[in-house]
Amino acid sequence: MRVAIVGASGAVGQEFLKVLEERDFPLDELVLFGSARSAGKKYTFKGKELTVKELCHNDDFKDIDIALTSAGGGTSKDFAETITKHGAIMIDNSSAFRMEDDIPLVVPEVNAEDCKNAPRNIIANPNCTTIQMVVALKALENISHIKRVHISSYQSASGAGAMGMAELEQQVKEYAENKDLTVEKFAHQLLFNVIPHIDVFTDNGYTKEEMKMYNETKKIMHSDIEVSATTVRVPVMRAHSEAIWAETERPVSPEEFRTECEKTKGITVIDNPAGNEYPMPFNLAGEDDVFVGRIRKDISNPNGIAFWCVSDQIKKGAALNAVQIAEYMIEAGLVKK
Ligand code: 11C
Repeated sequence: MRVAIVGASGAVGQEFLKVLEERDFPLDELVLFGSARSAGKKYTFKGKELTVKELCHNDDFKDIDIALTSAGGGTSKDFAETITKHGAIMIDNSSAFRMEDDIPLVVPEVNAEDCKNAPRNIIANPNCTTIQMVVALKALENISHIKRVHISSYQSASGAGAMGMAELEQQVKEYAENKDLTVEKFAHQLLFNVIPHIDVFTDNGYTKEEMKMYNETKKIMHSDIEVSATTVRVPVMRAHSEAIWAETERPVSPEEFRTECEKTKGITVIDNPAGNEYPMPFNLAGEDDVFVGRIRKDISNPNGIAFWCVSDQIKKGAALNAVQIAEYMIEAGLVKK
């Protein structure tokens, strides 16, 4: 099995290296690709030094079986043909192909089987905010069909990549030194602030990030579920949080949902309000699972249930989900080069 990482120097690219090593992914060779700017950089994988090659329109992907790509939507679109033309499977972390009919959009805990129908050899990895939400929602859907979801997100700086994290860190230093704060990556100062604006605004007043949650959730869950999201950037370094209110066809008790979450692989329940125990991003950065807590009956709706969910945006929200897709495809015999 020969695996490529495209966008190896980015926050998600670096996480791919960690996740492949942590999970002892069955590969014989790993090849790193990046822009002209990152070509030549060296990274260590399993004790071996690897050098980033420049991504070019050539035959470098001839012997590659799986390419994990996270280099932005423009690069994914531009290089999809180069990457897949010799038969490699491209598992793409960008938003470039997510809503295309002939490209599966996959969260393995929810719709792994969709990987079986990938005529273009491309599988799309959803947006991080959608991934963690649908893992939790699938547990609820197993009990009763979900009609509607309201969600408010608390998204970390890492969602804006390595530069987002660097900007928050820099603002902390500048504040401590009594300097003016640098604001480049986010629309406003993030330190000591919350910004109800992620990605650009669309005509209906929702942002693109919020519309991703609407559209991607329906596609992944194969459902008529309605989703209304407000996505918010908060001064957290890594791991997104979400407050979720779901309305199901029949009333679901908190106990039923908690039990279903507890038996679902990929979900960890932390839900002991009496002991002040609930999921928090500060404690859960770097973890694999989606963490669920604050499960309670929605007092405003007899068929409603409310809960809180936290997951590492770079891990389950990006690199880990893509690697789990690759693992599923290998196991299911779908990597056939
Ligand atoms: C954020 N969710 O937190 C975004 C980052 O479509 O893959 C991921 C954007 C995407 O800013």
